[in-house]
Amino acid sequence: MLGIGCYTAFAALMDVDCQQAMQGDGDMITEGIQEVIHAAARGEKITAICLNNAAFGETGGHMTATSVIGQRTKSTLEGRSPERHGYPIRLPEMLVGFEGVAYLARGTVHTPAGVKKTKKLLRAALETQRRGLGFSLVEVVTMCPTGWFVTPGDGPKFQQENLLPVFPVGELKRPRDLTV
Ligand SMILES: Cc1ncc(C[n+]2csc(CCOP(=O)(O)OP(=O)(O)O)c2C)c(N)n1
Repeated sequence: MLGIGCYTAFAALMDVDCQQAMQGDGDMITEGIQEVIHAAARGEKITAICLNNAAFGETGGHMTATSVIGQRTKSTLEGRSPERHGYPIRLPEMLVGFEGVAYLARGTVHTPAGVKKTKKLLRAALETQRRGLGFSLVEVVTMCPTGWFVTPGDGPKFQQENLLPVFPVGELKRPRDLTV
């Protein structure tokens, strides 16, 4: 389940042998949401990582299921409207009640503190997987300044003000005896 998008460069940039189950919000939460829901319901012992930048970045920056209300994208130039486009999907919140799901969290990487915390979330998710306790998912809120119509320097501010109120960071579900 490695999709295709701007985030796919991650696989080549990281010094690791292989990666699985990493997707963007366009892949995982918009076009491919059925797959992740069933993987979670089956309790697949994998860690899914969703890099959520609230846009279909690689194909030009159109709206995804996680674009926030009022967000301007290439396909919502007047801003996402609830009447026309519905409301954003919070995937970790949606999966909380699934018995097969063992670990759920959301992190951010727009500040050094966010990176540090997100590393811990990923470690906890992978430890849950290593112990075979069920499905783990970490959503990481990431950048798409081009798709947000802001400069790269203004990206963190945009993310903080527009995305994080809709996608709060933290753990939503974790195994009771997990110590990491
Ligand atoms: C099944 C399928 N449908 C459509 C595409 C075209 N496509 C390539 S990249 C992409 C956008 C991916 O967006 P996202 O997952 O949000 O990642 P980002 O580029 O923002 O990192 C799309 C729709 C594809 N590759 N495969």
